[in-house]
Amino acid sequence: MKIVAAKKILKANDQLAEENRAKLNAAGVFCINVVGSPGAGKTTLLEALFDGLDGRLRPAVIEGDIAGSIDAERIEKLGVPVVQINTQGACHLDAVTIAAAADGLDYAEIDVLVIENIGNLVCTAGFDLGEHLRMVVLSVPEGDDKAAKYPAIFQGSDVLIITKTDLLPHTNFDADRITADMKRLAPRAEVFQVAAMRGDGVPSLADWLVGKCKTR
Ligand SMILES: Nc1nc2c(ncn2[C@@H]2O[C@H](COP(=O)(O)OP(=O)(O)O)[C@@H](O)[C@H]2O)c(=O)[nH]1
Ligand SMILES: [Mg+2]
Repeated sequence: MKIVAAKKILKANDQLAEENRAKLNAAGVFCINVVGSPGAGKTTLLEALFDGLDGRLRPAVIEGDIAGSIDAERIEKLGVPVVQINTQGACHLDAVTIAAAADGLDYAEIDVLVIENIGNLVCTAGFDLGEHLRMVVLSVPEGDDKAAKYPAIFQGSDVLIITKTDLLPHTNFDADRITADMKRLAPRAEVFQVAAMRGDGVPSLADWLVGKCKTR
């Protein structure tokens, strides 16, 4: 019985995710669901990426956190519209929550909506939010075995960002290993290497995002 209930919840989520996507499509807004562990560097990546866009796109952010508004405050400082969601314990965002959060945004003023999901490599894998693309962020200190150990989240992602590459000289992280695992799990996914804090790799990522938004 519990399995049936879980399937119903996922089906309802998928239906609402399609509605979210339809609204985004109607408004011409490209949407990215950013997933990764707590502390992987997701918010830092967004800060660097928005800077790298150099006004070419109008971003907005939905910030998912268990509690608090630390990340939303960081995004707000950039002058980017942001809505903070507090899940109060839930380990992932879902399509219902995104539909509610989107009410706080004016799609007419947005080209790209970035959803920073709850930091988690497991729960976030099962929930479509209505995005066009899922981006998984993995930082060098987390280790190069994470795609092999948490395949679902990598399998369902369209792009992998290996971040904190400034730390490569201090670890045994093998970028070729994680890239090979990603190619096996998600053959069409693109892979970028970024050191968001010092800016390495950010211009290519920003150009890629502009291209994605223009050609969709
Ligand atoms: N060395 C290094 N540290 C980083 C980089 N990006 C983020 N960090 C640090 O990693 C920690 C977590 O970053 P944050 O962006 O808040 O991660 P989030 O929880 O995934 O959003 C912070 O202390 C950041 O300063 C990077 O490119 N290099
Ligand atoms: Mg964050």
